Order: sequence, then structure tokens, then C-alpha cells
Amino acid sequence: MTEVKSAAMVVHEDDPYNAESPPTALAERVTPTELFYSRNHGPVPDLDPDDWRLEIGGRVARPLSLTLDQLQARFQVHRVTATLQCAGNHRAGLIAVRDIPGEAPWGDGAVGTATWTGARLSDVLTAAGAGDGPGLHVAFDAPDISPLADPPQPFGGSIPAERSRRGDVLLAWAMNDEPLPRLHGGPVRVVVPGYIGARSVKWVTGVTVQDQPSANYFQATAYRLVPPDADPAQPGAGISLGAFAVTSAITEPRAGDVVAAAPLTVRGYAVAGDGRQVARVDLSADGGRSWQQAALDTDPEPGVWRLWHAAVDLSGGGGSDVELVARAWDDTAAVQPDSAADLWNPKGYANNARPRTRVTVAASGAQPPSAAG
Ligand SMILES: Nc1nc2c(c(=O)[nH]1)N[C@H]1C(S)=C(S)[C@@H](COP(=O)(O)O)O[C@H]1N2
Ligand SMILES: [Mo]
Repeated sequence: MTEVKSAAMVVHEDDPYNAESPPTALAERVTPTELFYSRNHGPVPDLDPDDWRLEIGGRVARPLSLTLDQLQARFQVHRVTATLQCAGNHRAGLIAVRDIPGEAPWGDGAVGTATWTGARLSDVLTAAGAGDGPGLHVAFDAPDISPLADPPQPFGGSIPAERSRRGDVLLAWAMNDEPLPRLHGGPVRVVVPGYIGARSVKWVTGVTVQDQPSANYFQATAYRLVPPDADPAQPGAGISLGAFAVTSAITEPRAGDVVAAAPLTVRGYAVAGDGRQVARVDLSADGGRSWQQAALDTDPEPGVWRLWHAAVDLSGGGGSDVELVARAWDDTAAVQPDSAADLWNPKGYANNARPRTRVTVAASGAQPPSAAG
């Protein structure tokens, strides 16, 4: 299985490999695989697809053990385009409020969209005769052992059984129509659109239907939204993270850029969580005092981000700084919160505050075109 580590990535850590996409990769509906972010909590396992097995057990009538061939042949094959977003996307904005020791300052590139091919988790659970009543959970096991967990243990997590039964949750073996790369969970990973990336367990080897959420460290202790005055090392503290909230980023221009005193096209992405879609994006070129609607460049699709752009006229602003701010709404009319300070939490998760990008408008800019957009 191919190893894809592009030199264009913004690398936070080499071992385990943790890298975010460069902003240019976030300007296309589907992210090129080699520029898709990668988040790993331990060494990336090297699983031989011929030896890989998926064990389905727990509250099921017929436990199953599936080879890759069986998973691919016995179930209907589905292709789902979905955006994955790490709970730590935009953590840098929280670190700017107050330091978060031990967690990497991910910017706005811990997100990406791919076309995933696989079997529906629901179909596999049905074949196993799994229960799906309220209160049940579907837990995922993987073989990569994380030294960050206390005690060190393999990565794992779970989703509510009801979520597992929607047709968009896949056991995926292909990404952008190529065999799933090792770095992204090959031979097979879970894909849960609209949930924090941690629930899309890579290298999945076990699926267990159970009465409780996974007891794995990354479900019971990490990836929880802990209040600032609570101890994040305490299992069960705070709120378990699943579906994420509407968020956006400005991918062009970048903070600190010097731009001409002229019309400027601002670009970005916006993504809504589980079952919701991005409905509107606004842009401000004066720090949030006045707003204009951005144009949405891609169609609303469940589980998929939308790209947007807006033209702002900076021809009068030569020699000064301008703060660009975006705000996105989803189709439940939820809007991004204004202040990252309100969202600060000890592990730096779930920062969906409005992105702010300060640029300098060049003093000796070009003459403003007369018919500016
Ligand atoms: N087995 C395993 N699955 C995992 C992880 C991991 O470290 N081990 N990281 C999770 C997290 S936090 C995220 S954001 C996504 C990242 O997927 P990617 O590396 O394909 O972008 O995988 C998730 N699945
Ligand atoms: Mo993540």
C-alpha cells in the first residue's frame, strides 16, 4: 500500500506523522489524496490486506469474521463523498487565547474531502443480526498502539448505533478511487461523515455492538469537551464529542499577506456537521462591523463542505491593515460563534469561532479598476 507524504504538507510531527493540508489543497471540492491531512496517535501499522480480518461481535445474533474479499464481494459497494474534520482543526485559534501544552497548533487544514468507497456499516451489522435499539453503541477497534493514551492502548472509539445505521457510514477500502493508503487507514477504515475525525477509526479490525460507548481512552477520556476548570485526564469529564458544529475558514489570502489596494477575491471553505448543510456564508472586511454575503461555489451535499468566495474592494484602504472575518450558517440557522475566547477548553477541541485573517493593504497599490466587483 502506498505511502503518501507530500512535501507540501504542513507537518506538526514526523513520528507519528501528523500533518495538515496546505491552504491551496482546501480550494477544491475533493482534496487530492497526497494533500489530505493525516492525524495519527501512534505508529502507522503495516497490515497485509490478505491477512486482515474484520471481527463483528457483541450484541449480534451471528458474529462475523470477514476477509477483505468477503467484505468487498458480499455487500453492495457504495461511493460516498464526505468531509473529514479533526476535532483539533483550528486549535491554533484557541492557543492564541491561552496556551494548550502538549497539543499541536493545528491551523485550518485538519480537514479534507474525499470520495470513499466501501460497504455500508449498516449492511454488515444487518448481516450479523445486530441490535440497533436506542442506547446501543457500535465500537471500533484498531491495532495501532498509542503511547499517548493512559495506559498506552490501541486507538478506538464508538458511535451511537442509530448513527451507524445511516447509509453514509462506510467501511471504506478506497479513497478517491484508489486503494486506501496506509496513512489513511488501509486496508479498511470507518468513515463517519459529520462526526469528529477521531470516530472514523483507521485500520479497523473490530466492530462491537454494546450497551455503552467505547471504554477506549480516545472515547472515554480524550476527545471530550472539558470545561476550563475540569481535569481533562479524568475519564468521563466533560462532553463526549461526536457531531461537529458549523465552521469555516478563509484559505485565501493568508494572515500577514500584503495585498494590493484593489478589489480582492477572498476564498474559503465552510462545513456543517452531521446531517446538516452549509446554507450561507458572510464576509466582513472591517473586523466584523459590516458584512456581505459570499457566493457559494459548490452545491449543498450532505456531509460535504462548501467552497465560497467573496469580492471585497480594498482600493480605499492603502497603507492600513484590514481584518477579514467570515461567518457561516448551517440549515438549522446555527451560526459560528464570534469569540474563540468563549470556546477555549483544556484539550483545544471544537474551535468553530469565526475565522479572522489580518492582511496589510499596500500603500502604493495599483489603481483601482473602475468596474470593481
Ligand atoms: N486507528 C486510528 N484511527 C484514527 C486515528 C488514529 O490515530 N488511529 N486518528 C483519528 C483522528 S483524530 C482523525 S482526525 C482521523 C484522521 O484521518 P486521516 O489521517 O486519514 O486524515 O483519523 C482518526 N482515526
Ligand atoms: Mo482528529
